Amino acid sequence: MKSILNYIDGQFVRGKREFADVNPADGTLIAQVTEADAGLVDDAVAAARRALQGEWGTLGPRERAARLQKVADAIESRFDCFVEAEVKDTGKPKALACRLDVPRAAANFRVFADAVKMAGLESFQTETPDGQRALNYAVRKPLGVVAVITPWNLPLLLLTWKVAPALACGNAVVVKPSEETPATATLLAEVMQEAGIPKGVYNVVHGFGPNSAGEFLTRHPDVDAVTFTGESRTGAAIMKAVAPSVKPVSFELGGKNAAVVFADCDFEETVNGLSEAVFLNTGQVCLCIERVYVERVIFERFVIALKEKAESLRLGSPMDESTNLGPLISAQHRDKVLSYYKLAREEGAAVVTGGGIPEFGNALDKGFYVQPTIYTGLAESARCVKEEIFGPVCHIAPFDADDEAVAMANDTKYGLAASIWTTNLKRGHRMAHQMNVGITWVNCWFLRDLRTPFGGVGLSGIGREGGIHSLNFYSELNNICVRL
Ligand code: NAD
Ligand code: 6OD
Repeated sequence: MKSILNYIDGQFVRGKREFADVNPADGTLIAQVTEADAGLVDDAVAAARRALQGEWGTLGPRERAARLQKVADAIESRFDCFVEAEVKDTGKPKALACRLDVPRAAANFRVFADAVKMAGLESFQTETPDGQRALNYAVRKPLGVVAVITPWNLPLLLLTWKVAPALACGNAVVVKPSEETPATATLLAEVMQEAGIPKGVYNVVHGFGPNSAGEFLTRHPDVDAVTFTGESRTGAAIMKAVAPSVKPVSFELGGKNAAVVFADCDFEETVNGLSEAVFLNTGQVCLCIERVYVERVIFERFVIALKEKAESLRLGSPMDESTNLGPLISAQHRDKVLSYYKLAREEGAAVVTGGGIPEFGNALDKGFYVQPTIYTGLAESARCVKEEIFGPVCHIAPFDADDEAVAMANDTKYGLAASIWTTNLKRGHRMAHQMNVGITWVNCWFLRDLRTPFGGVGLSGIGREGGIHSLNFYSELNNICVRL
């Protein structure tokens, strides 16, 4: 049986306990993962601290950027290995991992390698009211040891989205990937070695959250900052853990994202776009749309069209090129999604399509699949309209006026993303300005430029990453004031 090990100070290290890495497509065992106990987490943090005092700490942005480009090269040269590992761990369609996850991992390193070389810093020529003159300028220093804690839905994409800028800024990292998807973070360790990233700069500890590697890391007194992507509740627990030492945090959390569809939209483009926005990665993307508001005059037509689209999606083996939808990540997560399917019926939903488990008549019946599902008819106060489900499911409701659509879209404690569909761009801009979220897409969804600010409001997160925003989080800006 394959083992997945921790990676500490340039060495693959076994822990005392193991847990299973399961393929969600058929429930088979992929590997045994070795869990890091508190001692191994200490070792990883200490290795990262030493690395900052060694060669890594002497490199300037240009040399760090050159090494990050080598990391990107090495990811690309092992493209198929990363795809295979990601597909086995997550059950996502191979075509999606080839199109999204692995290219984005390489792009994350390239973009932040370029960004750190290009980034300017503020400077001011100062004249005080009493006639003193000075030059003020800011310099960028690493934060130190950064803990990176990531979820299972886009494991490599989300890990590298944080590791790349952290390293670009000269930090050393200890990463704790999700217990459900440990493989690609570990494969990345081999890539780091090949690319000449010094030992101790990139460390991986495996395990769970509470009373395991996740908590040991966030409570660690020698960790300087925590960057986290995952559930809002976990973000709250981490915030509590870091509060006594007042560490900087960057949180990308959950969402209950809304789309607003106007009668003047390009209908076919909108149905295709929303099919992707609701069902991509089996609905397991924090940006996925779970609430769709449609202008009443096209409501019935839209519901039928999205239903046809959902029913045309092929559920199947992730390795099959024609598969559109893989399984959910785990039996536990499937139980959660199915509990919402049941709750929706109890709350009075009309089931437009789906609502159950597909049958394959083969090994996939042991996998954690659910049907893509569409509901209508729920009250806006229903739990299924308010709570993040994180599955291939949406509720569609009609609206009559722009203001009503804005009010319904914003009636949530989350605030990650919104998507507006209209051919009237003036209206598109106006609606976008009124969305209480971090990111609004108009006539598109999940179209990314890695230089733009990314993050959420409310329960969806704290802070912004992307481009200069990442560089600013992963560095301490020191201001120097020289009297002239
Ligand atoms: P999760 O919060 O359960 O776990 C995320 C990570 O945190 C895992 O590595 C886990 O082991 C660790 N963890 C759990 N409890 C911890 C604790 N007390 N201390 C330290 N670490 C702890 O999230 P998940 O189920 O893996 O991912 C799904 C969730 O992530 C959804 O809510 C989704 O919306 C959210 N998400 C958000 C974004 C975003 O960019 N906003 C991106 C992806 C996923
Ligand atoms: O595209 C990104 O940079 C990003 N952080 C996406 C998050 C997706 C959530 O599942």
